Amino acid sequence: MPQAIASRELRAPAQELAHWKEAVEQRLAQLVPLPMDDAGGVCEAMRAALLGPGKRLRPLLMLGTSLGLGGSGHSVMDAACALEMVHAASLVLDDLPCMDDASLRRGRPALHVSHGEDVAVLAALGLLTGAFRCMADAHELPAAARAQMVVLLADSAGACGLVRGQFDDLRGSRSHAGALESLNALKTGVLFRAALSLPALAHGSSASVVAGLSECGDQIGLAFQLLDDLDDATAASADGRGEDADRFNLVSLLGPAAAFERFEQHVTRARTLLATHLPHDRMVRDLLDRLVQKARRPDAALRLEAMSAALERPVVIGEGAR
Ligand code: GRG
Repeated sequence: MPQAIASRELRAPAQELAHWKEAVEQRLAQLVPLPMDDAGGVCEAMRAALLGPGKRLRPLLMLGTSLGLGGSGHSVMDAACALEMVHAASLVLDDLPCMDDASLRRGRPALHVSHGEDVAVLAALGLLTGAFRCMADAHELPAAARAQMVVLLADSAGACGLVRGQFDDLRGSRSHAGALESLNALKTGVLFRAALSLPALAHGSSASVVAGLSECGDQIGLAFQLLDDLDDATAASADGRGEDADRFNLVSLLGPAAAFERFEQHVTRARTLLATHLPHDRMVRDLLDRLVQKARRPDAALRLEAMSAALERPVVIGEGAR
């Protein structure tokens, strides 16, 4: 067993996640420039967008994958921070009035509300360009691997990734499950896919491991998005908001029971891929288990049943959901 894996056996899974989350947040705080002068307004906005209370799921998945591959967390730390910067930039852009027009993010005023639209756009650009600098400059990794990783990050963010996903979300068809699933894969899945495949590139894994972990990232991303939609829908139902209070998504199209079933299918497939391609992993599995626990907690199950009853659809959720 590689030494990095053996030494981790000393920490409990929850401690392991807390340890790495703190390490990510410390490194993020070092990587974004401090506001020094008049131009500091935009640095301050970048820091507000990046350092707010996020879950850091994508960097944690990256570090966990690196550890599971027998590498260290530190070797991919800056690359993981780069991925989080792209995510933070995407949240700022997504919230703008011309996009999702959201006034709250992470329980706080969205960046364009607190800092103005102009500064929010500039802060997102600062984070996005900063991300590529950070990935290209991650000297712990071989230059050839970094070049591949920069390409993958660009593909994930660009016209065949987040940008396309957002376009489809704003302008695309939502008439059938396939269209909604491909939208979810682009808008949410790509960064989860990148989180699992970037460490494989970093450590020079075989093409089949890169492919297997990429698919695993897709599955985790799709499960994550379904859970997000289920949460939104149950919260809307509990608030007494109408069904159309939220945008049309897989939960509204399929109904909560079928959406929950899909969620479980993605989790099962992700677990199979992890067992094959990342057998020494603990952290990615732990993050996945947390997602499942969140989906199955009693209040979520009760709200799901209440919503289903309101929609007059039968709901059958897994035994563990009660
Ligand atoms: C090129 C950066 C870039 C973006 C252009 C605006 C845009 C295109 C894409 C938006 C993509 C987007 C915001 C998708 C939503 C994904 C999602 C479910 C976000 C919530 O993720 P969490 O829960 O957030 O991990 P925290 O707050 O924990 O970080």
